Amino acid sequence: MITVHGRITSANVQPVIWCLEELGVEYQRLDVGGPFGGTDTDEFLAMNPLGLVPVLEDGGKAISEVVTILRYLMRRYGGHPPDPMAAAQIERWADMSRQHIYVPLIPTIFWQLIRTPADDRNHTALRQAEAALKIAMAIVQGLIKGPFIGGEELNLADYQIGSLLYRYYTLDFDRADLPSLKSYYDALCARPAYQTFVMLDYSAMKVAGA
Ligand SMILES: N[C@@H](CCC(=O)N[C@@H](CS)C(=O)NCC(=O)O)C(=O)O
Repeated sequence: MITVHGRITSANVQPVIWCLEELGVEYQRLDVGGPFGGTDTDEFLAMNPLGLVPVLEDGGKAISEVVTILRYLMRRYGGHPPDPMAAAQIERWADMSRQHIYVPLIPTIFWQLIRTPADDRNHTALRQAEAALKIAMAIVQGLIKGPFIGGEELNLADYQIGSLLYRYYTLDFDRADLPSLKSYYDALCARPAYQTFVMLDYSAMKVAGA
């Protein structure tokens, strides 16, 4: 059986669990990282020398890096296109989102608003992240052709980008007005697995003064 190591409060663990749930693949998840610790043991570091979650174990082998894990799951269980060019048309957006959506959103805006006391906020970094997200999210909106990013079925890009939209829409910052992106997010919010494993209240992660 698949084992996922990683606390569900992690924005990098959530897309993996959401994907497993949508695919109906059997798995177990172990609470690792953050307040649970466990990322500095020899056993964990043998699976991911960076000491970061998520790590997915399957068939006695371990994988780290969320997009690599999602790619593996979609290839093995999710109907990822076998044609390399068709696959690349999806993968490019999941890969793009790590630099152009995840970085401004999670280590910058989420970190500044939730994990940093208000007096210590870096407002220049916040404004730069807002500007970067306006560009990247307008691109994502342009990709939504059917119900999902580029198609009729949830794919790798949906799991990576879609999972970030909960924090994108619930954090208090200046967003572009993108009606089709909002409709796409609203449709994700109606999915039970998205509700249970992505739409998770993060207010307990707020530091004093944030
Ligand atoms: N590049 C990695 C990033 C993973 C990452 O930053 N994980 C964070 C959680 S969101 C982590 O493990 N932080 C330490 C911890 O939770 O203890 C990936 O794609 O999976």
